[in-house]
Amino acid sequence: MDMKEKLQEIRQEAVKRIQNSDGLEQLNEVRVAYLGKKGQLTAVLKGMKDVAPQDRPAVGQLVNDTRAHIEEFLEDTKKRMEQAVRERKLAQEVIDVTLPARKPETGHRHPNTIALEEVERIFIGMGYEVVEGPEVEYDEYNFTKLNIPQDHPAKDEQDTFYINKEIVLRTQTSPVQARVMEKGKLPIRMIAPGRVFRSDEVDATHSPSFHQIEGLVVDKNITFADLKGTLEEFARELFGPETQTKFRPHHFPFTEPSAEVDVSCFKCKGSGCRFCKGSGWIEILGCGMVHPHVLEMCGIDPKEYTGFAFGVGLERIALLKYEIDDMRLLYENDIRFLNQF
Ligand code: 2NM
Repeated sequence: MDMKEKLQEIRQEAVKRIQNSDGLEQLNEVRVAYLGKKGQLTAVLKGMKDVAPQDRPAVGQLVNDTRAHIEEFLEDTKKRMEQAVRERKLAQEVIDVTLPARKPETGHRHPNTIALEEVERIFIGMGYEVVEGPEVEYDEYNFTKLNIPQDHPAKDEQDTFYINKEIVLRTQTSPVQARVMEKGKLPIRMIAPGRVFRSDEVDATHSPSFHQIEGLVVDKNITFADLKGTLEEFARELFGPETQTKFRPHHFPFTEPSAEVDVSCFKCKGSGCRFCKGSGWIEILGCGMVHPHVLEMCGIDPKEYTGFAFGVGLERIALLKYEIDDMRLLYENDIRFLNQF
């Protein structure tokens, strides 16, 4: 077979194999088989020494043409295959912009927090500051400076968690008020919300850890009338404008005189229902005029300044406002419960 025929045959075979190759890998095998170092065309070039010298330029040209043709065909085929791969990939990765978006799982405030922010809003509106303080307190601030004597039953280990003889988990947030009074910047208009601790068994209305909001006003000429007006307004804002209030005499060591405050039942408007246990009244807070001895122990002259103070249980407000009948629900973090607020 002469060179020309041989090259013709190589070229036809190569074209056929390129056309039949399935994928880029097989295509590369064809390239190696014809154009590679040990490929068929290279072998032909090596055989040039047997060609008559006068024929060599023509045969050389023919080899180059064949090589160029195969290369071009390989390159075209490669491009087509790559394009096909790209198109297949694009088709697979198509994004359906009409699909509905996944909704983000947003949480919301705990009923305690909703109630707290409501109470804060009311007092901030009356010009009060919100102040926080330590949950682990000195006995000195939690009891002594608040006129709670050594032998007071609240100090019993049955009621209070002691860290040691001088340090307790605060049983109220009034130590925060004692600290503010001690700083000596007057007048004072503040509320102190926060977690408090008492050694109580868990039941529908008790927990060893709960929250209080205590308020304090100290200024010249503060009277029981200011206390009454403030707390009546607070009750109306919290439970509605028709809310009635009732101040019942009570005793607290840190205030004198002291009172407990009932509000008319916001459910039955005072006629008596399951909610107010038939009485028409619901107890919501304790209050009083700050005891002169407390002012004195906190560095304030009781002849120049007077003040009133009050304390509300946050959980009690949340239970009432949202008609929850068991305090434990507030701590269990059951999503089915929490989602209702
Ligand atoms: C209450 C009831 C009455 C109270 C007293 C004070 C302070 F620090 F001024 F002495 N803070 N909060 C107080 C008074 C708290 O809770 C039922």
